[in-house]
Amino acid sequence: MATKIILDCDPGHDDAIAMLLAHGNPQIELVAVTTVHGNQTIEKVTRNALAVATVAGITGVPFAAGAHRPLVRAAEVAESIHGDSGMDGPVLPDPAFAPEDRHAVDLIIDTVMQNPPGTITLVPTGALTNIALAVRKEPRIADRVKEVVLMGGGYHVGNWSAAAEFNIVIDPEAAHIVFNESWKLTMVGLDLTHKALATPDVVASIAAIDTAPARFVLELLDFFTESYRDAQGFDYPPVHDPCAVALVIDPSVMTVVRVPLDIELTGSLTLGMTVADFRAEAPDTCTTYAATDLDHAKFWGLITDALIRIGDPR
Ligand code: PIR
Ligand code: CA
Repeated sequence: MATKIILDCDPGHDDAIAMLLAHGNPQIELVAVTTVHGNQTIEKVTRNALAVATVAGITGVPFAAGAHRPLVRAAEVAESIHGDSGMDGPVLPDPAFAPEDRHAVDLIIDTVMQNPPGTITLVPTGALTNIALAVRKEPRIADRVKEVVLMGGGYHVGNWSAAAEFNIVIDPEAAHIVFNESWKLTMVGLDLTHKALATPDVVASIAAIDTAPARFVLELLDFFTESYRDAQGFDYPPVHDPCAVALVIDPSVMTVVRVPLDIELTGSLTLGMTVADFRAEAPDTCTTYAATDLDHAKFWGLITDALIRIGDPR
């Protein structure tokens, strides 16, 4: 049986690849795609999500736009990495369909409440604003979801400050809500995703697929490689968001440890830091986990396999 996921994202080059992986992998059933402010404005990332769906031939899946800004703080975008559109590089097709009128928060709540308990996995790959709002509006989703597997944070490194990762630090109050809920939560953070590098052999294996969606991914990776080189000094870009989807598909693709996690809300240098307590064995009450190590070949194999299955939908 495939695992039903809601992808809550801010496309975003790597969010786009996460969506393609979720769509192309038979172990995943993509039941909703929701968007959140982050890499760019909500208008831009929603448009990008629909463009990716169009390239990938995703039909019959509800899409809905969510929060346009963080709960407390001013909105911030990652233009230095993702460009003016939020997904610079490829020419984006006109979306083949429109988002729902329903707010993303309501689509998340309705999907979780209308499916049997323990069947929906939330996969957030952007700021946690929608997820925080959803669990505040309908607290019963906390027990009803199967688990939360998110891309964000990191216990040793930051990328938006010395201590913090972008998805967490742009809305730390939302992250605080989500990390302190009773659900099982796995943080696929920078410690893990900085190992998911799009190396030349990876790029070559995607090029060999030679379909429109694979070429789209190559164009995304071209831009992402450049911006990661210029802005962060990386030789090859870390492709963060599909790592969270990959963990849902196949737990053996990474090592995960049980560890208490919390979000710093008051530090002057450490705002938005995901603080992991590695001092002792986690207590029985601990429901948070952190990903530590990646099987690089297995991970990229999942991506190429998904692209091969997607083929040329248009
Ligand atoms: C990636 C992102 C934001 C900033 C940088 N420097 C790089 C986006 C990605 O879409 C991913 O979800 C997360 N935020 C990584 O921090
Ligand atoms: Ca993202």
